[in-house]
Amino acid sequence: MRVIQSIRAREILDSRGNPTIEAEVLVNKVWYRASVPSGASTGRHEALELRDGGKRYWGKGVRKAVIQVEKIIAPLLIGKDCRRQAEIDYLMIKKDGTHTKSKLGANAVLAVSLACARAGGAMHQQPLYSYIHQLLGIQKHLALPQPYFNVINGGKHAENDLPFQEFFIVPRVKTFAEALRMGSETYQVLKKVIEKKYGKLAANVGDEGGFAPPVKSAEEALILLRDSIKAAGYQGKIEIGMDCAASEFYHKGYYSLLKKMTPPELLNYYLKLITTYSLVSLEDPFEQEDFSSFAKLTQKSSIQVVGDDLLCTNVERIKRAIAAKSCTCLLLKVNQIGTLTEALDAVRVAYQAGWKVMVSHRSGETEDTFIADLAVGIGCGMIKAGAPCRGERTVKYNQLLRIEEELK
Ligand code: 2PG
Ligand code: MG
Repeated sequence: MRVIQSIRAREILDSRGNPTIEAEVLVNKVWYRASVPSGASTGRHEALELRDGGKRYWGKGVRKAVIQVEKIIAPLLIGKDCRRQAEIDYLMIKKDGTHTKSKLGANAVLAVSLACARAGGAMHQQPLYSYIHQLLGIQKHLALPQPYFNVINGGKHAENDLPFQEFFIVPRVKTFAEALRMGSETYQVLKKVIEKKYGKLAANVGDEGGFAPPVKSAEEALILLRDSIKAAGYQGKIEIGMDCAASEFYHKGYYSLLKKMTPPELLNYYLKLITTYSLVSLEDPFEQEDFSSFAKLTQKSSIQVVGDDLLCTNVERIKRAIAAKSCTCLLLKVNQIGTLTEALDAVRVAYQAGWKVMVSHRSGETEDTFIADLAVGIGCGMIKAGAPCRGERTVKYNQLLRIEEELK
């Protein structure tokens, strides 16, 4: 028996205490479950979740998504073979009929899509990561990802005055376990460095578990990272990257930093930061419609340029960015597009263009570990799942430890 016998959904809480959805599909007497995260700095072109707008009160939007699962998606999929992932996803896409999944809700659709993948993997008697690998179906080895730990939070993820959203430490070592240890040691040292410089209260954490010290500029944050890496004894072994999330501080042609900057001024600023702090990766350095400034940065530096809000895990936008040579890496967020099948399409298109792919969590997360298996299954070699702190983040990293053990 591999057919879906029943589907149910419920409203649960995410890591910010806001409602989100989880769905379960019943196959062969076992319920397979998945839940859906949610962003704060969302891209304009993301698929639309049914939520509660700006006011995130316990309620209506997510409950509507639950109803869509139970009243529309369940009757559509009951009786279908859970191993037919693409067929299942396209049935939901067709039933929804909108470009943004606004009718069924991208969160309703994704919860079911991911729960079906879990059931499909189990029916094949495969761990989730190797089932995903099979679904991707291209020549690419399973691989443990290098973690990008977001240890300083700003932008929409923290209450400080730092306009840039994320500052990563990236351990360069052979095993994931070692990278996690180096990351967490440095994280603890960073805490001490921040406390010493700005006082005890300054070591509060933001939405993704990184610290949110009262700094105002990228330089102050980067110096904290540089000092901590050195104090932890990992100089030369841990590199630094950033997610600027630049759409969030862009308004009518200008970027509001300590001083207002035009796109060319911001480009020059980044080029200086890249050399001074030996940055290795910059995500969303410009606002989400500016394919050409992205391309200028890609051309003028050898840094990894990652497209998040620019691409929204959307094949049409990825193709546009490939043509414009805007990036070198796709940030892969399954909930930006709404089904596993479409996310894997995005991965194939990125790989074909010679791009890298980094799997990503959202700032509002759940305890679901799907993205850990996804990163291994597509063999992309990179994941960002927040700081090595807070359960909804460490649950992903801990799952990667288990997978690494299994694959040895
Ligand atoms: C990002 C993400 C995840 P959010 O911008 O990359 O870190 O943030 O989920 O708020 O969009
Ligand atoms: Mg981002």
